[in-house]
Amino acid sequence: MGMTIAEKIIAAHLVEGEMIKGREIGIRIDRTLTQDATGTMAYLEFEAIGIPRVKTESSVCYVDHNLVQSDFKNADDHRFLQSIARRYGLFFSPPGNGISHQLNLERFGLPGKTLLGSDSHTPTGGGLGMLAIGAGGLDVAMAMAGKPFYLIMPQIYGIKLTGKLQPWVSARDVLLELLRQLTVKGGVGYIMEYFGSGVKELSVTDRAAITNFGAELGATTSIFPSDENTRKFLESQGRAEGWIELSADDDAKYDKIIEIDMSALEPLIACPSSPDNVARVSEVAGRKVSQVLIGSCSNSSLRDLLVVAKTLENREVNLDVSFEINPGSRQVLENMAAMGDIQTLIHAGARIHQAGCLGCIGMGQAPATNTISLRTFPRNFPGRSGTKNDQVYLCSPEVAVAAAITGKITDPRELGEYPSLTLPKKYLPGDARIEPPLADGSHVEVIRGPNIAPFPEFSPPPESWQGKVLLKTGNNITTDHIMPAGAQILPLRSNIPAISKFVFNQLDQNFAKRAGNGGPGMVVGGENYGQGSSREHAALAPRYLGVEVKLVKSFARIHKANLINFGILPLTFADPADYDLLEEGAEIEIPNLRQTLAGENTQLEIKVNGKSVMTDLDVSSRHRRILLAGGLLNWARAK
Ligand code: MIC
Ligand code: SF4
Repeated sequence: MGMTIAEKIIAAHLVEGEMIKGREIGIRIDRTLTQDATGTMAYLEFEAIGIPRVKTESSVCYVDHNLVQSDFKNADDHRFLQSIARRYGLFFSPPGNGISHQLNLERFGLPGKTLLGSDSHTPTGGGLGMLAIGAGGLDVAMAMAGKPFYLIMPQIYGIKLTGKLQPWVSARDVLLELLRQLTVKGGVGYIMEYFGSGVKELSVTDRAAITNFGAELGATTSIFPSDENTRKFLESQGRAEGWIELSADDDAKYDKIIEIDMSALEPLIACPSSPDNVARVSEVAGRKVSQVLIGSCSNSSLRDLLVVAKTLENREVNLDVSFEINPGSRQVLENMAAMGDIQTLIHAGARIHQAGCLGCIGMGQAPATNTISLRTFPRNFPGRSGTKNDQVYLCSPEVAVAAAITGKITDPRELGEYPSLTLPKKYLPGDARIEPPLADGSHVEVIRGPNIAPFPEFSPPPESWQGKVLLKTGNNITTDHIMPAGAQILPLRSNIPAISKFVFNQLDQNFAKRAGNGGPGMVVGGENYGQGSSREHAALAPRYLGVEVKLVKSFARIHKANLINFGILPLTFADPADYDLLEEGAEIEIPNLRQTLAGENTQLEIKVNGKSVMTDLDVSSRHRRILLAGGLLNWARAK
């Protein structure tokens, strides 16, 4: 039988298991990426594994998140990461170079390769035909140590693109339409694979805008074919020699198919405070806007900034709008400067920042109270911007620039003729500061600042577990709820005791105190628990506070893997109606926990205030061994 692109790449990298959907498989990872906010912990874990040099084809350590240096912490972390890269044979991309996902497209990514990244938007690489997957730092550390990456063999969601985008409608609208139809949990358990006559109408950076934002569907990853457009893009980057053609076989079978006629799309926008709260721009037009932010790892390529600059020629930014540009990379910035378009942006009133994540993860750029902020970013989870009760909308660069000009949400088609865009045949590479790996780094000393705390130790679970419900949450809880980010908290990523004080801060200011004093505990949740980021801190920090069990209606993929990695038992309700039986403070008992983990039973009876409730334990036999050891590091060390 014919194969899809994703299946072909998996088959070529399969090292354990069989490609049967729903079963666990292990695949070889060619390449890895880390960013600083998850990277510090990932490298502490890598050091704990005890390998002298990374065993991948290439591994890149980027600094793009924690760029605000309000004290020594972030700067210390940057030095730590640079010394780690030199010591263990990695590429290093310093602050200001840009966001990992954009740089991967420009300088590293290649079709047909597997890439594992400690960031949920790693699937951006799917725009180049890579199988690029986001994971927790420990999984990435294991991949750097040459170990397979384990995942449940996903189903394949075929997305048939037809037609052609109309003027002022762009790649972002394709994914907004998918989010509108499928929601933030519509992709859970799937790889989203694009095919059809519309694919050739999209450039690599358009495709990457789609695969990047595809993370918000909850999908394992998203992937496009590698075709003539891919070859041309790699050629413009001076890297054509790595190109291969990749497409699905004619008789490939998709588990589900959805068709998007791109000609019929109109400008769309995600309203506060979820990426799937999608409306037509025309439906919300007229709302006053105070901030417009263009950039992040979505929609920050040269094309995206060029359309903004060209639209602003002979126009000015509205005086009531703070209009800010966060370029995706130094390359984008350098090429814009060489083409003269930075001048247009500056003249029109833009605030131009260094390339990096910045306000997307609440590192500055918080909007004013009760005002609307329009962003081309991938996420608008509540409070993520740094402002309480924020009103963040997500849209394309076209919709964003239209609002910057008029000061209100505006259908960009009202601006008249669409500007013509000419992209360079050869980009200026902008990569002078990327440090290649040293041939031998064994003499390099790893530099640790005082904020880098040792990795906490966790003990294996008891024969029978007893604890309390520490918190009950609702549906679609994000990792931003569990372990918030932002300028105050993000610098603590390499210090688990310090960062754990902020766990669930947004939902319950007293959580950390209560959990820390209360002995072992359980957190209860609804559907799609743990969606969003790959941050393992959302497992590690609660575990440090004594959260040892989570019982929810359903989990998001990466978060569930992170829970297992740190020895937190991930249970789901056998009957979702039992959710109502669990209240905060309830006494929980899990009799014969170790015995159940050691066996094959997929159901686990727990006692809630003495009353029995049935739960599902949907884990592989490898997961059971990890849970019995109290986490992946304990297990790997014991092996
Ligand atoms: C995000 O967009 O939420 C982040 C910040 O990039 C995270 C990683 C992190 O929390 O450090 C992600 O997407 O995985
Ligand atoms: Fe950075 Fe935002 Fe992209 Fe996360 S989503 S990698 S914070 S730009």
